[in-house]
Amino acid sequence: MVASEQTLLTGQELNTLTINTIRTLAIDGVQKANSGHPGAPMGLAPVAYVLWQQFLRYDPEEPTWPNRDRFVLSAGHASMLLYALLYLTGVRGVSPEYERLSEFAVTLDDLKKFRQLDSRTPGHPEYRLTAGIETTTGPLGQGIGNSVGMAIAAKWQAAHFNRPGFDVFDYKVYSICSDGDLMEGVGSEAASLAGHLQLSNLCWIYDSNHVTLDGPAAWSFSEDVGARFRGYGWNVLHVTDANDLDALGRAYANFLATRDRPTLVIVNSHIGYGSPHKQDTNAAHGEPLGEEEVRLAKKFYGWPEDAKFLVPDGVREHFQQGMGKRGAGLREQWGKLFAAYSQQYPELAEQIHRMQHRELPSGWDKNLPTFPADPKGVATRDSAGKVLNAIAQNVPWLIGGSADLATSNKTALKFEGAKDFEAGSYDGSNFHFGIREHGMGAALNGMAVSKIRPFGGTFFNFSDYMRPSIRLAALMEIPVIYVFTHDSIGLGEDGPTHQPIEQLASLRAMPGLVLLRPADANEVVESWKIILQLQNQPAALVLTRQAVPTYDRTQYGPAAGVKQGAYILADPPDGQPSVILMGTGSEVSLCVSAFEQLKAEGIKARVVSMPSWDLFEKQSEAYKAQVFPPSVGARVAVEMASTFGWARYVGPAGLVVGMHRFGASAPIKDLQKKFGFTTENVLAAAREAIARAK
Ligand SMILES: Cc1ncc(C[n+]2csc(CCOP(=O)(O)OP(=O)(O)O)c2C)c(N)n1
Ligand SMILES: [Mg+2]
Repeated sequence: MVASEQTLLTGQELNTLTINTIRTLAIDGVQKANSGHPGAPMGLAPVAYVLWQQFLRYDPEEPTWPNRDRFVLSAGHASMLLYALLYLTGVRGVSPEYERLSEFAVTLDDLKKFRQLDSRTPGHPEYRLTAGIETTTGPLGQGIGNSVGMAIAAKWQAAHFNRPGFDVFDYKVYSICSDGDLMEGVGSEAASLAGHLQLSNLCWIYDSNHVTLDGPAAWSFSEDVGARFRGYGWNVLHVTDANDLDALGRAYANFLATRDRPTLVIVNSHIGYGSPHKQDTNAAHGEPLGEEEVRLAKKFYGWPEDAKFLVPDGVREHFQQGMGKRGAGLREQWGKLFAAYSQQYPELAEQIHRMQHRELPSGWDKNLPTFPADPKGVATRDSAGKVLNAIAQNVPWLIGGSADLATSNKTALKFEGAKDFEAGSYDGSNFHFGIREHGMGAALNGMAVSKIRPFGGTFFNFSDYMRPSIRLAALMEIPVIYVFTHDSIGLGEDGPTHQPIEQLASLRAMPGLVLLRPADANEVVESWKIILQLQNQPAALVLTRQAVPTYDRTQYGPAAGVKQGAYILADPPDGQPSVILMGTGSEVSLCVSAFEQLKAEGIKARVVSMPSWDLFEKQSEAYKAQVFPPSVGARVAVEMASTFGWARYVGPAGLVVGMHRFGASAPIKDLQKKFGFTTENVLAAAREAIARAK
């Protein structure tokens, strides 16, 4: 039953035809690419079909509609499922700025270019690359983690913006996940957080197909998932046959009627053909079916065996009549609602507009503190907390929290009116992510793609626990803010388990992430200003536990130099320096004290404060040469971290005062002495560098 017979099809037959179109497109896409996973899309086609066609509130003509329901394919390896849906439903294309509607997000031609260079159909769905992809998925567990952040965002946006009679935000978040998603730790953290927060707008659909890549899921996965999620406080539903469209519909309706908890729909499915009576072997192993099996599969579906990328007449129209019509109506209705809302609440409407475009409100930087010179100074975590509290009063959607270290990270918003974000009370801006760094990282990404400006804090050392999510923020080009305190052995007594060593080097190696390690309170102010203005990059603000001096900027270079990533903080009164001392964060003070000593001895030194390698690398060659003149070979870098990477700046004659091992548990003074972070040692290094450069 294809093509010409379309007009005679019953509703049931049209359902089957559409589902099999999704399946065969996935088969053909994977076969042509000779790479990918056909099995999961084949098994999941009915599950996604019922959701999109009957429930998803989504207008394919306007994939940026702020109140659209979100669909996250956490099992990103099933990407052909999503691409087929985007094609068949006719989702429009969007510019990288998410604005202009162009042609289609995915064309039939794109499906034929699955996994090819420069196609819009990469191996796993990528945010920004393809319209309709709400977040990048593939690393299992991240997508469901993001979905929690999206549900958080929806709850906050509703609580903050909605007014009586004006439900401007009431979207739902759906995510299809696989065994792998639920085995990954980040998925568990996310589920626990979602249950705690009672995110009733969140629905996960678990494809329980009893198989993973290596073989039966039972080889490695035997827990009672339903019991686990009930324990988390979720509404748990079962659909025993993925092909039972009515049962799927009832489950989704049950989710919509559940107002106090997130919902998990456990769907028993069969990978591959999608039938318990017909199991192919290859599909379970994430490989193309092979020409022979492709034919058998098509025969099984009643498909012309030789047809490739066949889209029978009526299938796209069918989606248009269902999801398309419903979505267009809802979006139109919303447009009217929003127009009336804008009349009545122009300020809130303006906020929504800016938030949606990742713009800042006017006056976002008013009342920022400035810090007077102070030799004793203040810890950068403390000054950062003050600046954050000033900015958050001006930017309502700058919200976030910490993984149970708010008191240490100084991330708590303490101004009048700042409330906690809690179950049932979603207008708060203070989040308690709990001791779930990875879950927090994934949630922050979900919040950011929902246009919230999120921040999350933990000890710098534990950035490792959330690194996969940071990496995805960088890949997705979304402006998540990380507040990492206790940034070196300078944290002292907690010892080597808590002292970061290689984290600076490893995060500096991550493309796209802007890392800033300010040296004093006024560099902190500048850092926050830079971070707030980022639209397409995540930023890590790396801060001390211990006090650092606040420099007298009438005597030293202005803190505005942070913008260039590295700048001259102190220089000899005239002529070229004979040695350059460079450092970041707390170690800049060692460079400055060595500089003063050298000055007293008549040796011309320069101090370069280098809060951000990333920003410095973006400067012109002329500026770089001005800060680090090639003629000055005597250079010393000082950083209480792995020396990895500093050779780039100190050059062949230079020296690095850094860490070559893990730290130790002791008071900071003893650690500084033991590991050579003293003025004397920096002076000795400076003299050696001068001698070497000669
Ligand atoms: C973090 C992570 N580890 C490993 C992989 C590689 N991988 C892709 S799919 C898959 C498992 C497939 O099993 P399941 O999650 O049950 O999905 P199904 O094959 O049933 O669709 C693995 C291990 C991955 N994508 N992400
Ligand atoms: Mg599986």
